Formats: sequence, C-alpha cells, structure tokens
Amino acid sequence: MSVDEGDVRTASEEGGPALSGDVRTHARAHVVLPAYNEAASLPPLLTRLAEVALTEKLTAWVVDDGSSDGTADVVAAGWPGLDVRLVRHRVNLGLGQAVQSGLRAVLAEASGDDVVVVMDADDTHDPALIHRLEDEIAAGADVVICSRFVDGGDDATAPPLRRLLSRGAAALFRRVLRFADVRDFTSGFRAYRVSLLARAQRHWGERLIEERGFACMVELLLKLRHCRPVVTEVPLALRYDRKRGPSKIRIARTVGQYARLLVRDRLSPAPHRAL
Ligand SMILES: Nc1nc2c(ncn2[C@@H]2O[C@H](COP(=O)(O)OP(=O)(O)O)[C@@H](O)[C@H]2O)c(=O)[nH]1
Ligand SMILES: [Mg+2]
Repeated sequence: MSVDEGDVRTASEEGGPALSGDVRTHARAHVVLPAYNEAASLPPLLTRLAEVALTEKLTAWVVDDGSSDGTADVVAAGWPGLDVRLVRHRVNLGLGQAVQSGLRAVLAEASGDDVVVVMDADDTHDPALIHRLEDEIAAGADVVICSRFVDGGDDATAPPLRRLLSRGAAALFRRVLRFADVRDFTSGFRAYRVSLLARAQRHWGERLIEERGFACMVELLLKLRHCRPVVTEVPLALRYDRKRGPSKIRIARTVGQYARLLVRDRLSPAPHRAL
C-alpha cells in the first residue's frame, strides 16, 4: 500500500492577488479538506475559500484519498487567489487516515499560534465560519466545534437517516463522555489550536488517529481530552442542499465504530503515559 506522504505540492499561483489592508497578522488558518471523489464539489468550495483568503491568511490542504474522479487534477490545476496544497493517498485509506495525513502535513509547517481547520470537501460547510473559529481560538479556545445542535445551528437539509445518526450519536456521547460543553461530537467541521495538536501528536505519534472511518472525529476529541483543552461550539447551518451526490458515510459501519470506540475508551483509559 503506498501513501504519498511526502507528495505535498503548492498549486497556487506565485504571489496571488493583492490582499486587502485588514488581513489578519496573528495567525494563519490551515484548512484540511479530506476529499474522496469530490471533483465536482471542490471548485465551488475552493472559490468560497478564496473569498475568505482575501481577509484571512489561509492555506488549503486537500487530501485526495485515492479518488478516481480527478479530484487531484482539480487541485493541481491551481486555484486563483488561494494557496492550495495537495496531499495524496494513491489508494483509498478512509476518512480517518485522510485527516491524519492532512494534520501531519500541516503540523510540519505551521507555527504554534496558527489554527488548523478540518472541514468536509463536499461544500456543505461554509468557509465564512473560519473567521469566527479564529476569533474563538484567539479568545482562548483550544478546540472549536461547528455545531448543528446549538442555537442557530441547523441540520434540516440533511436526509432523515443521516440526521438520526448524528443526533443519536450526539445524545449518546453527551451522556457517556465527560465533555460538559460539547453537543455535536461528530461534526466534521472543527478548528484546533496548532500547539494543542502538536502536543498530542508528540504523544500519540502515528496513533493519534487509528479509526479509519467517520468515528475518527470522536476519537480525536477523546485523545485531545487528556490535554484538558478548552472546547467551545459555534452554530453550524449545514448546507446539505449543496451536496452533489449521496453521503459517503456507511451508517451501519459507523454505528459499530462508535460503539467500539466507547467500549475501548471505558476499558483502556488513555493516555498510557503522561502528556
Ligand atoms: N466516506 C468517505 N469519505 C472520505 C473518505 N476519504 C475522505 N473522505 C471525505 O470525508 C468527508 C465526509 O464525507 P461526506 O460524504 O461529506 O459525509 P457527510 O457529509 O457527513 O454525510 C468528505 O469530504 C469526503 O470526501 C473515505 O474514504 N470515505
Ligand atoms: Mg459532508
């Protein structure tokens, strides 16, 4: 199995457009986009990200997870006004490994006060929220979750079965896990303080994300918990109406992964050595 871990490329035009005067100076947002066959969704999403890049220092990292639809070509073609990098898996390794490869690439380059944002590449998450995420981190949060389940959040555009899974998982995890302020445990749209991720990566190494599927979002939260992060939520209005094609989630498999994760978290309290 070959993973092009080192295959990270800059696809942006040299220089890019002139940036406006109120570009932020304190932090760069590194936006990780795990992408499996998202060639149709990436152009509108990268266009939205380029709009945010007019006022935020921003680098997009697309992790092409062994796509067969030309996802990598869309990125490699370059995107006007956006610093976009490509990380490639030659074969499909699943969402967990896609997120892990993206984080690894970002952490090799980011500085401690930068912000890492992970969001879906299916254009259902609005990049306009990145500004708010950076504000939360600047105000002291270590992890910010874009939440469908707080006032102002909304998942009404998602299909009923998809909503049931997210809501059921949220209710279960809220009961079982010790996260007082978290309502949306499985949202794929989150921001992390780089120094927190770097600390966790030093401890966990390649085991920072072991889940292959969608349960990786909960797994990462559980592992970061041991660093005692400040976790906040901001409202997310999910734009499932913009999704081209069906969700890639495998619901039965994901329910099994969630159950296994909970049992494992109970049986073997991590970390195994001090962080
Ligand atoms: N299902 C799936 N998604 C992947 C994989 N690798 C990366 N992804 C990305 O993970 C994100 C989540 O999938 P998505 O279909 O949006 O799920 P949903 O919106 O939560 O129903 C998308 O950006 C996918 O392109 C993979 O192997 N399988
Ligand atoms: Mg999605």
